[in-house]
Amino acid sequence: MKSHRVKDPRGQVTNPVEILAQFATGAPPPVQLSPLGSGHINDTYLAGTDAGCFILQRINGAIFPDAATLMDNFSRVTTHLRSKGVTTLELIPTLDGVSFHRDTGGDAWRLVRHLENTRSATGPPTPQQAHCAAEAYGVFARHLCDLPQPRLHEIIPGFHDTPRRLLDFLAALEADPENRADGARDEIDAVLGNRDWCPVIAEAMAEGSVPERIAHNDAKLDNVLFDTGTGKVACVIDLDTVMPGSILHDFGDLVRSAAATAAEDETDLNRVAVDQRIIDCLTEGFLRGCGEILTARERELLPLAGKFVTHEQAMRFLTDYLRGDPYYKITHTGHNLERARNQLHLLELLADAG
Ligand code: GN1
Ligand code: MG
Repeated sequence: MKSHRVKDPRGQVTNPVEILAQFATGAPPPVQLSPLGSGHINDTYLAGTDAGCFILQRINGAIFPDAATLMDNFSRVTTHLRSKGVTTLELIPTLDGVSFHRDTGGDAWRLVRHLENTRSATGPPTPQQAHCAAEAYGVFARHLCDLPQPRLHEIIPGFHDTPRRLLDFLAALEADPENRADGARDEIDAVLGNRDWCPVIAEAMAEGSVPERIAHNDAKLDNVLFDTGTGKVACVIDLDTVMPGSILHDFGDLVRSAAATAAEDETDLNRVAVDQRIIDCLTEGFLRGCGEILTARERELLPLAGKFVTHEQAMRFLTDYLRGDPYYKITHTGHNLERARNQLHLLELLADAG
């Protein structure tokens, strides 16, 4: 069998095949294991066994230090969605009957069942995919409106607190620990030029016109799986950041990820355009999925959410670049600056679109 030993960020060597054996899959070896996806945070593997396929993930402890709390949210949300008849991720417990396994190096791992005959959208979506994905996120939010108390844990406090993200950006700019600010002047000016947008959603939440709800908080197009047969959405995935927040951020992330014609790190900006038809489908699908839950102010801010979230994301990429890339995985120096440049270009297009 091929060796899949991998090094974690601290240099600890782990063998995911051995980790997989800690879970109650009911599957004896052999295991076919391959890296999966393009997440910026966790490490993900597809594991093929005689008892079916599974998704094994190492939870990035630098970003999610409290795996128990994260998995508590995960279990509560998936149990509730399942009780409403919504297809969701199926957690496979460890042999000890708990929701994650901690390896000898201290990293937390979890396992979910792979959903057969599903795939994520590759490249820009079709209008139908955009509609279905947005509807699925709306349905997700609607069904979580009556999740029993207590309030979900805030896994990353202030995750979409954009005014606080701005302060983080300003602090990184001021400190400029890697002397990178001079090489990023245009991007810095573009982020600062739109800083007035930062408080809009936060203020609306503070005054109560935009309610706190359970938001997905990473509602990218990539985070839904489509049924390969019907083309409909089979499942909303990547539940790490499901926590209290505003679903305007979810809609904004959808626009940011689905209405752009290129990936968020595309460096040829001529390829980054905005597809208005997709925005229309996203809006229609999201409204339909949400049903009656949205307030008047949420509806009013919906068309602006794409701009707000794209600005916030550009600011986050640029902050990480200025800090020396401690947060997002990068493949080369300058990757985060390229991402920020891409998102700022997208932002201009979204602003022009209205
Ligand atoms: C991160 O790893 P991934 O792709 O699921 C990030 C999101 C960003 C996104 C940018 C916990 O998500 O907030 O929108 O990158 N997740 C976290 O594509 O920071
Ligand atoms: Mg994510």
